[in-house]
Amino acid sequence: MKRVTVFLAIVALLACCISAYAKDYEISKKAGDLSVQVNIDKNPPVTGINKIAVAIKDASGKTVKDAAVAIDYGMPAMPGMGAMNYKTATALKGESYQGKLDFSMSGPWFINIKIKRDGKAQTVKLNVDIK
Ligand SMILES: [Cu+2]
Repeated sequence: MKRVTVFLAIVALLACCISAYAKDYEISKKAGDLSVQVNIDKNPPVTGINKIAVAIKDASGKTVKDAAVAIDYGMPAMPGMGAMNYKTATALKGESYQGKLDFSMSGPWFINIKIKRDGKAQTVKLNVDIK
């Protein structure tokens, strides 16, 4: 009976650890009067394909669905490697703008999220360390 309890405790502990790992990489930033929440489905983000979701709320807390959101991302030049720059589009799905980022190597990358709305352009800048 005691063994079962210990076993269940270990299972509970493992489940807890796994869910902590599975949690999205999440960052919230302000862009003018917009609140921008960025989620990446890998935490930490890794080399290869990572899905990104950008949720935008206006000053009144309402979800913004009429923006055009594009993402520039890349890595500055480093010894033996020229600067890398990529662009990707996003599409509104449900409550967020979703796209894919393809990181070709580990290390420090920048992600610039460009939001166009009502003739205004704003950029949210992030730095991520790709594992
Ligand atoms: Cu590099």
